[in-house]
Amino acid sequence: MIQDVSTKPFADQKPGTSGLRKKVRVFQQPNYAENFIQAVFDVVTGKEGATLVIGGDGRFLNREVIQVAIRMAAANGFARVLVGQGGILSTPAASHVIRRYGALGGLVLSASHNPGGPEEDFGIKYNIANGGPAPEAVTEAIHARTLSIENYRTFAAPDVDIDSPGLRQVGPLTVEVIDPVADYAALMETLFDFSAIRALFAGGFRMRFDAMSAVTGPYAHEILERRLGAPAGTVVNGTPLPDFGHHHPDPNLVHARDLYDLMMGPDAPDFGAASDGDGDRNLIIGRNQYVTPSDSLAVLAANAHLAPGYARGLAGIARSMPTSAAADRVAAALGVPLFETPTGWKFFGNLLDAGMATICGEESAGTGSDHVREKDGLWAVLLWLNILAVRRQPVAQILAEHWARFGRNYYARHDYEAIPTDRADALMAALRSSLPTLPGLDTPAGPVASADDFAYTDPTDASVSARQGVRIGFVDGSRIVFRLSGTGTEGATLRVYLERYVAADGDLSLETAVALAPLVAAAEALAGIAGHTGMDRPSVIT
Ligand code: VG1
Ligand code: CO
Repeated sequence: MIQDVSTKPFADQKPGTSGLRKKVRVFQQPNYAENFIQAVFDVVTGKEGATLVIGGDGRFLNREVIQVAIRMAAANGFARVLVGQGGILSTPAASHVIRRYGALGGLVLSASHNPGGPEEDFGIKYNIANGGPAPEAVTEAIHARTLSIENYRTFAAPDVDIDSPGLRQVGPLTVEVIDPVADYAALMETLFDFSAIRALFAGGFRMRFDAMSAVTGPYAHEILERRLGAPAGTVVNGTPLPDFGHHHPDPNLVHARDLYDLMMGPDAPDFGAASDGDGDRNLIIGRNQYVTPSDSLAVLAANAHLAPGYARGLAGIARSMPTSAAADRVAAALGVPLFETPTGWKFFGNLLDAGMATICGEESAGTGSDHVREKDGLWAVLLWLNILAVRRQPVAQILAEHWARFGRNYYARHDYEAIPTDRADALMAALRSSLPTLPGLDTPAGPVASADDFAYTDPTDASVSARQGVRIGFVDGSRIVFRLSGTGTEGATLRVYLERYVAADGDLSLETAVALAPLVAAAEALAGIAGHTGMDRPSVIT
């Protein structure tokens, strides 16, 4: 029986960079999740008879919200829901399932790299029929709807069994519980040379994949250990836990420290990798060689043709604005266009749909291609493995040869976390108002050459996204970008992105911190970070 439940709007349901993310306690308020899901359903057309995909990264509250969403889908006209067994679907797997089964869209339940548990974070993201995150026009419409919502529709029914595969019925809705790994693993087999990678492992190549007790465990066990023959134990922290084992499932040098220490130590295997809460990010570390995500994007783009799925070459490369320009040099060498988009995967969808870009990436450890419409952590790991299987060189040598050809973009991101929102806003406002005065100004990194607030015009539909981050360029080609995070749930996070290019005939073996020291000083001089935030150093450097 369909029930109309009256409700009142919440004022704080504006989706950020990647969906609505809040503390679990916020989501536990009566009607909070229901309001947001109904706002999504009110905005989306074509629900009658359509398929909806539902899955998440297994974090605390995942199972409860899946049941809520199933009942609401039944009351809102959907004919079929595909849900991952146990409520599990990695973000890239959800994207693939949406595309493969012609779904109208999907609800991806995750707060990605944010920690999970009763005191931590939860999130809901809506993906559209192309498998990608809803574009801004849709998220803005959803937000507008949350502000005027008066009721939501649900179906009076008990919880559905989502732990065994098969078909269930909730009123008019068919619920199909699917294997969360099978379709995704089959897709990977079409893109990569599994027999070459199998031969690599059979020859004694060793890796560690840290799933960080998050969603990629089952995927990595199946693909790396079962299908590719990597020894048992290659995958660590391979069981998804609701609180990620109290860890922060962010594959960076702080939160994946164990992996980093192993890879830098005397017993390092050949290759190390990790992924995040929802499986869309990747960390790549060779033996004694960290690979920045920006460099990884460039290396993958330059070598993608070695994998069968990309032997045809690339149509174009897209990167988010704060990502380093290393990929730009590869695009130039390949003679293909390079697109610079705002932060967040939703801006790549149109370029991928239009066939204008094949590979995309972000400095935040997201890389992906046109095989789905999300970034994809395991995909990046498999592309690296395919390249290693063909080139048979250590990661460090591949990187050294890359820099020797293209030059090196020294790069780091400094995050200042949990700043009171008004202070962070004041910093950005002061920086924005200083922009016209900056060109020509002398700084510790030399004179400022350009200063603007990035605005993006989508080349496919001419939609404009303004105020996407302050960019300051220096005479020697170095760059600093300032923006506020749109994924946090506590206060504000200031992200400062630092980049310095050294040509192939320059010094390619500097310590990153040394190479970037003048830019760190310039960032302080230009933005007054310590004065505004009271912090004399970043919380996290990646
Ligand atoms: C961050 C990253 C961005 C990424 C987004 C979602 O956003 O910087 O590159 O697309 O997270 O990734 P922000 O607004 O906090 O800088 V995930 O893996 O959290 O879905
Ligand atoms: Co993620």
